[in-house]
Amino acid sequence: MGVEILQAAALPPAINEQLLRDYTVHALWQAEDRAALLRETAGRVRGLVTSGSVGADRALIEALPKLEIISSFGVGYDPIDIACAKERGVIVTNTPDVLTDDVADIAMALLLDMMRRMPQGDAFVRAGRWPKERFPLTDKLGGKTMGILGLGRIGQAIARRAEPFGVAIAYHGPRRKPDIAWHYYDDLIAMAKAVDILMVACPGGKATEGLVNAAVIAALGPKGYLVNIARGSVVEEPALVEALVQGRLAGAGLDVFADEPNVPEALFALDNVALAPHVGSATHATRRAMGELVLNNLAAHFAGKPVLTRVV
Ligand code: 8YV
Repeated sequence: MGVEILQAAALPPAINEQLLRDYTVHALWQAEDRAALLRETAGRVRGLVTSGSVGADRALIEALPKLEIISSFGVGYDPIDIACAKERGVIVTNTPDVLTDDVADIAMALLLDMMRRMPQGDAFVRAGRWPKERFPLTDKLGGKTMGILGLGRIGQAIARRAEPFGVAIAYHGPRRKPDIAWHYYDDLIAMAKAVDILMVACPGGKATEGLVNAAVIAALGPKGYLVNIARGSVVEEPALVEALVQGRLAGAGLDVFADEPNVPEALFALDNVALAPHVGSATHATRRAMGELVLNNLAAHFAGKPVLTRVV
């Protein structure tokens, strides 16, 4: 019997097959009786494979006394109890960099979709309305200012895409970044007041929960747009929905939500939103690259080498 791995989340099929070839895998994500599977295997499990949406809570980590590594599929690790992993000396890895371009692409797609009403234009043409009606004029992207909340790898990739569209960049985060010329705001409300577009690109988790609250949304104002490709938890969703419904915000482009896959139904009726089912990294190439990184981190660890993309 090889190294025993507990698999808590689904992986792309080719990656899953490789995992099954390399390890003795206990598929918690498919188990009908999770408690029984854990009872039988927990004492032997040395690696846990999970994802940025499934995560690993304290109860699961503590149920695995021989756990050495959590290899997670996704860059965000907000649902993994990092403090617990640290306490237990368990290595945590994620999949940064390989998904940056795709997530930044989706941020720009949502921005243009929302501002230029592309989903509505598509529906208008398909419904045969074009010969009889005029499609309304929309807002221009060029000349706008974008405030990026969280200028990490993904935030910077979005900024690099937005600039050639004629968009001026500013950013907010816990600290000013050295060697970055874009204007830094140390206050989120001040930034929201000053910009046309608020781009949410920071990590999720407790530290950023509800950061974009009713006051930030009010500061963005009725001509302001919000795009969120980060985590639903960063935005106070009821406040966002209310502002959109009441016309206190010009529009929103959302790839992430507070309680996925459940999306507030009030959004479905609105023309000024573009919605996506959390697909920032969802291309064949990127999901394969993410999966390979999950496998390579495990392989490095069990070969006694340093892992490639360590969180803690
Ligand atoms: C994935 C993500 O959909 O990387 C992330 O943090 O949100 C996405 O790339 C997710 O992690 C997979 O469940």
